[in-house]
Amino acid sequence: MWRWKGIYCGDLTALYNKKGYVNRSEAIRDLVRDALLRHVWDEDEQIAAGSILLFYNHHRRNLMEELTNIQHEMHDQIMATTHFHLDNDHCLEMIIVKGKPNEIQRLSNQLTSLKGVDYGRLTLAPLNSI
Ligand code: NI
Repeated sequence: MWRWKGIYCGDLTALYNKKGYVNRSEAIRDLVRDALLRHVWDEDEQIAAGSILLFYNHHRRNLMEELTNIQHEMHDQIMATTHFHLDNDHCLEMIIVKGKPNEIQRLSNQLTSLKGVDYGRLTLAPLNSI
């Protein structure tokens, strides 16, 4: 096992296997891209766009109302919302967002931390580098 900048090669291999990368360089490219995005997020004036993906059970008490309330409060950051009824119980919601990364991150945290949301994922890219 070799070490590169404090990361054991074995750890990286486990990571990219788990995430389904075919090779190490592809995994490193994405890790670097994520790190650069994190750096950009700290800049106040940066505007980013992306999506928040949510999976949830719509039978969960008050969940639909809470999701709607949060989205209305943050309407300036939300460009569109698409709702898919996956089966009798489960829903997938795709929320397209644009704004300051820190505010988008806060919105995403609010939504994904609601009781009944099984999975949530924010994907964001800075507008000036697309
Ligand atoms: Ni639904």
